[in-house]
Amino acid sequence: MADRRSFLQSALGIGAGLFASRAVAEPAKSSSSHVDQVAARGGYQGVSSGSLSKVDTHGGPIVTTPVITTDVGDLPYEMDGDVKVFRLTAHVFKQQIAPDKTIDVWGFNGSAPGPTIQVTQGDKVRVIFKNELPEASSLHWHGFEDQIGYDGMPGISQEPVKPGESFTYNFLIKQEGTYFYHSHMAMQELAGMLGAFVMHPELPYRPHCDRDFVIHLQEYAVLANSTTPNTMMMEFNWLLLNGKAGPASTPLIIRQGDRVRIRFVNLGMDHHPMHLHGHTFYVTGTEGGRIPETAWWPGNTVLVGVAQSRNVEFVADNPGDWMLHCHLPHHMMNQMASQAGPMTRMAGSPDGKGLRGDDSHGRLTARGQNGDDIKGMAMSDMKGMDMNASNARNDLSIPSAALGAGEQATAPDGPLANTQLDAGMMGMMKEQAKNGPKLSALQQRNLDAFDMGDESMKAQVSETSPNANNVPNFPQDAYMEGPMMNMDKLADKPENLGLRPNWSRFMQGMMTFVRVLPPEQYDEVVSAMHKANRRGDPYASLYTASAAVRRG
Ligand SMILES: [Cu+2]
Repeated sequence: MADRRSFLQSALGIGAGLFASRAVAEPAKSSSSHVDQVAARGGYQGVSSGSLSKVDTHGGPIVTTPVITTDVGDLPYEMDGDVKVFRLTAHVFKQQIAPDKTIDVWGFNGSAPGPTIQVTQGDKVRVIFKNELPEASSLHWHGFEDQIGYDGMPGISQEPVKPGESFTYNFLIKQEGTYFYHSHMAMQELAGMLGAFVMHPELPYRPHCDRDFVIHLQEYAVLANSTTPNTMMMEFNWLLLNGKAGPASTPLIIRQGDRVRIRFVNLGMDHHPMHLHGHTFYVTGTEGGRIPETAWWPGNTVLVGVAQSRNVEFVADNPGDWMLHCHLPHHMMNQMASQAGPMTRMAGSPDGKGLRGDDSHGRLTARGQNGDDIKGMAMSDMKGMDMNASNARNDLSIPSAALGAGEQATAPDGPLANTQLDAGMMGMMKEQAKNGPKLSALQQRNLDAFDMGDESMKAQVSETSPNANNVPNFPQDAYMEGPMMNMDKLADKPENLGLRPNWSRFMQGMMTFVRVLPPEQYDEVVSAMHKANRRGDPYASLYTASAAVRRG
């Protein structure tokens, strides 16, 4: 465990001299309180102007902060002489990606994405890769300027690594920045075989960051009652940060005033515009390493393209539980597939009953969908065309859009107000609990954890207008939200301490929190995290003495 200490040991002697001339030119030499304020914000005036590095945020030694990969953690290493030896084993296992959703992934050492490898410029590194997959594989080291023999291209730079076999990669780390490893069998990559390889600079970056995070952007296509990601799909219904979809993703815990770096890594099929609330950040690095400071650009959204990394830095001076999320609307949802069954929110809520997504958009379904022969059908046979309420009442798949235009839809015996239509998730769950097959202990626990209490029901009613059914395109956001979507208890963990009740209703897909906590609340949350004493806790470096020393 010499690793963490070694970060500390690279404290700047030389660097201080290097930057001295800059410091002399700084107004920070004067004692004006304005300058102090600027310094406290990380050295720039206002929120989005000026340089981020002119004034050092802290008086203490400049050191490299280890990165934290939430929900993933680090790959440990051992020393063999002066070589850092890492062991990566590819295998197939189950991973929980959301409350009540566990899937089969291909990953490394029990994690998909694989654990983060952290090294320092100048290190000699050996990675022993073992393949426990049912097929050949090899690892590519994305962005490495190293020998062709260790580039990991199967059949080109090396023999494919067969099941049960191993291959050893050797590197001399000359670069610095955010790099990756991934299977160079592209479909294996989509099943989870990717990880971060962070090369810390020999000379720590200026200005110093107190927190440094890695966030992988990932997506899977897994149908509702399946556990297998379909890597051939072009559309994805599970959007993940570090292997978890909201509300299972673990927030970034930050002390107010800290300077923060986030390294986004995208090894998926889509590009993701990552957006941070409440702060302006600077883009300070790419998958090619550090950007010269003169080329940093400010923003609150950064597009992270496939095979790219984008590093952003900001001073977290604005307290709050701020959203950090991909801004593509469909990437802020879970399980959004019309074939997944009735939407969780019922059309015509509170009195209506659920419709399938296809139906509620008035598409032809079942009898007329997707090239089914609809020639010879009477108008009244087509969904949405049947204006006869008594027939419609008995039809389990009436399109609400067509019916919603008429009063009959919401009349007391109309199709949206009667009990003829799909019961919706809540109904199904209740049914299941009462009459269905006996629930497993886990299912029962999960069912109990959903908040279906009276208060939640009232909340849902109050969030929907009484004539909602008559409004074209209802429901929209209500598709995804409802009392049964409260999963606070299922997502319970110290990092979520003090979040607003019901927060989990609104946290899905590629979403997490940047929790900028005032010192007192920060200490409370971090001490709860520490106390939880979780094996392989990705936040472990937060509790070590080095963090305390640095602060002092
Ligand atoms: Cu996205």
